[in-house]
Amino acid sequence: MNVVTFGTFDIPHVGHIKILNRAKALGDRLIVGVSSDELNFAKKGRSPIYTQEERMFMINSIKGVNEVFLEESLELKREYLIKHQADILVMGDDWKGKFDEFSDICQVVYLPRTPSISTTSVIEIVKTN
Ligand code: C2G
Repeated sequence: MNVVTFGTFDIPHVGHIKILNRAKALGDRLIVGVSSDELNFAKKGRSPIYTQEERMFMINSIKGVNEVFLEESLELKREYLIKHQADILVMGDDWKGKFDEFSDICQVVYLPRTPSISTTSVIEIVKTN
């Protein structure tokens, strides 16, 4: 079973590792779409701290991750899922309901986010220390 998930994973933290571990446990192969710098800029209005190459390298180095690819557009999700032969799409529950349209080609699972940690909170802690 192929599990596909997506994310920016800028400043990878415990919440990211936990969702990747839980996603992996749902299948055999874990394939991760890492969002591009350009997509991030469009979505959040700022460039990520780490470049797409650095983020892909870090996520690909995590035990349990079998493959990474670059997510260049939110609109290409269906194409990515088909290309990577997804049996299951996993996202954090901050995206709940947003990807239900893909349930015709794979199972769509939203996992609870890890509380009290985010890239934004890490940036704030570093700034104020
Ligand atoms: N996450 C989590 N717990 C946290 C923070 C994040 O479980 N405390 C999960 C998110 O729900 C997401 C994944 O980790 O499933 C990656 O999070 P982000 O890097 O914030 O990804 P995002 O910017 O939401 O990009 O096409 C979708 C986008 O690429 C998702």
